[in-house]
Amino acid sequence: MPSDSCGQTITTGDQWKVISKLEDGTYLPDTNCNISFKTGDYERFYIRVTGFNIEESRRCEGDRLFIYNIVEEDGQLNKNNVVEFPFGLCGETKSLPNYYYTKNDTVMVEFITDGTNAKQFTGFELLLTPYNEYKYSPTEEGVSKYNKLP
Ligand SMILES: [Ca+2]
Repeated sequence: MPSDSCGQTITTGDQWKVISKLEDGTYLPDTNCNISFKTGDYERFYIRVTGFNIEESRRCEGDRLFIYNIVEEDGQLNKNNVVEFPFGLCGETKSLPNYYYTKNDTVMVEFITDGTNAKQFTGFELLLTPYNEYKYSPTEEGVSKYNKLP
């Protein structure tokens, strides 16, 4: 992000790294980009936040990152927050747990920035790893096989 992938749903690949960085190490001002990732049925995502430095503002109204579980309900696609911050994520990594789980096989990463204080923050880096909830168990090091989830 940003890339040609904005607005797309990506279904191929084993693991995805989602980064906000431009070549200069900062992120784009005035952007609104979302990318969805869909893995196989009966799989979920284990999400690790491997970098996080987004401009902090009250209610994250300046720059913000959302991580959504996409859930179909009554024929509608709803975006449910994976991370329980209704206004999105901003600020520093240390204020966050650094990993999350989705509830199903589709995740959307949405990054919205404004035009103020541009080029001062390094942005975010996420690693999205699908796992089979019956065969795999996420650990700090990654995904270890053959452990049943609790
Ligand atoms: Ca900003």
